[in-house]
Amino acid sequence: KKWKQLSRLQRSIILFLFAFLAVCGVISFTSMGEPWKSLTNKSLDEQRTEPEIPGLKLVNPAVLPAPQKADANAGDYPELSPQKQPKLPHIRRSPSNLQIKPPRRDVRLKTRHATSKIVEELVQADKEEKTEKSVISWRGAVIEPDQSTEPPSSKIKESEKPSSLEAEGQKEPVPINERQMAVIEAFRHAWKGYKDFAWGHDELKPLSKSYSEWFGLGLTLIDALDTMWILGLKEEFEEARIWVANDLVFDKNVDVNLFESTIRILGGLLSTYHLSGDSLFLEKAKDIGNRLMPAFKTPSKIPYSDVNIGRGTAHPPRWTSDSTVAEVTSIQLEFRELSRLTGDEKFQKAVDEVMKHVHTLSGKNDGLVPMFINTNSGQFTHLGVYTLGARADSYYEYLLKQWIQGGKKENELLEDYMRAIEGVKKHLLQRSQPKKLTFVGELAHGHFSAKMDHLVCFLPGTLALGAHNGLTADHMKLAEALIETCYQMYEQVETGLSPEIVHFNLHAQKGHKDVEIKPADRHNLLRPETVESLFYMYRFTGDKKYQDWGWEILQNFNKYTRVPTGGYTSINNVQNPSNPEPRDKMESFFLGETLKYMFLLFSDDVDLINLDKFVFNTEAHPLPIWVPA
Ligand code: DMJ
Repeated sequence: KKWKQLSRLQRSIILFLFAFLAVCGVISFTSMGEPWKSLTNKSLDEQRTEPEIPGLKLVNPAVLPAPQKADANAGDYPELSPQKQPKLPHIRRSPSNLQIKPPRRDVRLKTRHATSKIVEELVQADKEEKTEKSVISWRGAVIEPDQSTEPPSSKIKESEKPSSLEAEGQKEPVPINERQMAVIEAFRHAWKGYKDFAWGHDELKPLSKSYSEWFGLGLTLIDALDTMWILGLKEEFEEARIWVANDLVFDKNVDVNLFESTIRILGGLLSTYHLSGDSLFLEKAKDIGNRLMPAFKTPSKIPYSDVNIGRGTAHPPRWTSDSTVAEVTSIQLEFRELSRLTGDEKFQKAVDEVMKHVHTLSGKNDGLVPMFINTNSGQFTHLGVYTLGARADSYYEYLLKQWIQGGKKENELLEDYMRAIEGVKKHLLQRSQPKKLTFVGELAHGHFSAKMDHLVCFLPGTLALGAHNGLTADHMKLAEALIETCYQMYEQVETGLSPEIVHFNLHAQKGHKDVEIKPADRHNLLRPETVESLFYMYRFTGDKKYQDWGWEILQNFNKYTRVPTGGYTSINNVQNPSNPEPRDKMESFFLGETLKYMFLLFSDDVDLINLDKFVFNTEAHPLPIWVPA
């Protein structure tokens, strides 16, 4: 009766209020379910990113994972498993999202049954996680490009994407192209050889279908981890992870080279930690980092070349108390990052001291350093020889890269780098005949030698990186000239593959090319430096010719170094296409660097390891650029 007495308006208001309250009730009931669900059914991703290392205080978390790109055209390659493309921003793509299958062939795995069990568990966890996707929260990158200097520009067009996605910070994944697929195929072929004949050992001997040991630490496997991540080889990655979890033990009475184990093992573990967010890799990185520290216990604090990681003792090579300059000055990116992650400053202190000391040393020639340094006196030795090749190369590379890593604040590093490049221009640059190629020679006691190691071909990439970070445009010009030369070191050779060392002709002679090769120098070890520089050049210029050059090189690796039963081999004679004389060794850097840089070179996605967020160590392991102050 009272209802009827109410006016129409009053009745409508009451009905509206009832409806409103009912809707609110439904909403609050539904949302209660989510936190409860996420507590009891945590995703594997979340479990892995928690600091689970006893005694390890995680000071800085892992940065964003690299975009996982592979398998866009999986149909063409039946072995590749299709990968889910991310739909939401900040959902982390990491190993636990992988489509995991039991290993295809792991007869060499000692822990075969245990392995399958773990794989099964991971598959289960993966399934569970997929159903829980909506509750995964990922904060995304904590490391942003340096804002303190002019924002670098990139010539490669970013992938086209709907503006609505852009507004939400989402990016349409760039599909993998045919050349990238060819790199994936090459990697899988190399990996097949390693898996079948060298699993868990340092290097594959693809012809004798066996392996060689250097440190006995699964060097190829560790070096290749982040490559697999970047290429989207999820199954292979997961299998390798299981080996790292179960079989990688550093408590071994074995001598390792400080530099090589830092750039390949420590660097590889740190970058894989950053890409995957999996704390297993940080745990292992911390372990090896600590075990390498005895190297710094020298009278001068310039580290010894070798460390026994089981005994905690270190020593120089048997015949000298010298260390190699490039070796003691190219371990900084890795140890500094280890300090940043763990909060334990001892790693950074040790390597920073080396740089500070070298900064003050006499014996340089306009910024160019000699090749040796004494661990007792701390002075350069064998003065008067200057090269950008073996034993000095990555000193120059790490000056620039440390400066970038640290947010472009450490002026001494920049000063030393700029001075050194001036030194290169003044003392080491010449032009060859007949093509007038600009090359970097060597200086020995005032005498110029027209010799250039393939190793020097890191330089165009480094120069381009410096220019991209605001250094003088002259550096970019020089980079363009030098990368042309490095390409010619392949192009002018019968197999289309570069030898280890070339000598340039300074005078035109009829019938002679620019490049001359001595019999002792005509081997090719599957080295990365030229494709590394091609990658930087393409990223910064967008000029497709760099991709085409890299494509030619990949085809020649396939033609002359691919072993049918699996793996690739270094060769002894790049001048003999009918018999390049395989050496029966696949270096770990072929998977760690060469194929990774190829894949990145062929990509048009600037966010596939964004060079404003990551800096590559000298073994191609990307490490984050620190947040600028
Ligand atoms: C790698 O171990 C590193 O790139 C190092 O800086 C030089 N030598 C090899 C590759 O050629």
